[in-house]
Amino acid sequence: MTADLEPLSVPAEPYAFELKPGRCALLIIDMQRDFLEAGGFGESLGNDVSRLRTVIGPISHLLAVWRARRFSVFHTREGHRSDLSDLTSAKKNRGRPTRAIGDSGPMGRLLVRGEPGHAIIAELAPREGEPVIDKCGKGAFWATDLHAQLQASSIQQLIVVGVTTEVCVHTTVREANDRGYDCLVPSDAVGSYFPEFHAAGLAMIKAQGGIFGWVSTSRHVLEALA
Ligand code: TIU
Repeated sequence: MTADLEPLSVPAEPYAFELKPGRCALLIIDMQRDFLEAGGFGESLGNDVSRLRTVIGPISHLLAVWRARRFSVFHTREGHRSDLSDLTSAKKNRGRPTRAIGDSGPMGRLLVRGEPGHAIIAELAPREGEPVIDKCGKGAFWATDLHAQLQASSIQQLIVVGVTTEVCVHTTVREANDRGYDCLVPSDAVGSYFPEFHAAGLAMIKAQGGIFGWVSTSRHVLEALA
């Protein structure tokens, strides 16, 4: 990895993001079949999962550049142990779903590690050497060693992409912010089942002088790196 190169200015809101090459990881949140494909956990919550597919292209482009530059890439997956010992009853019962976490569906048991639905979609499959953080909550820092792994790689900044904007992405950005990371969220590389929550989630990140971080687009990030 290349560290301490000159910062690159990425046009962003509320003001330009000074991207530090080699200190900035791409953190890809929960791009799993369970959230993006029919028959998975996202659909069991009553959502139109087709809405999330727009993020695949922008994330693929960012990922290709991060890999080509040998910058750090981290993937996360939301899911539970097969014995569900890490699943709280609050999470299992929320929404009174007809099919709950751990129940069987067309892609195996919903949101259970190792099941087909738990896998990251083929387009964004992790490569050997790219850490995959398994998390049982919405935030990627809670009950994981993500912070320790980022510290070990001297990462100070995160480009956070994936799904969903107002749930796992937002929770992770908030957790990262409190741990001292500068986060940039490309608006086209995060997606939600709810357009209004997507817009509000991004607005909240950049409000108050960037209370949680910066919002930009994948194109602006790619152009800064070109
Ligand atoms: N339901 C919803 O919008 N999201 C989640 O349950 N998990 C993630 O955001 N990954």
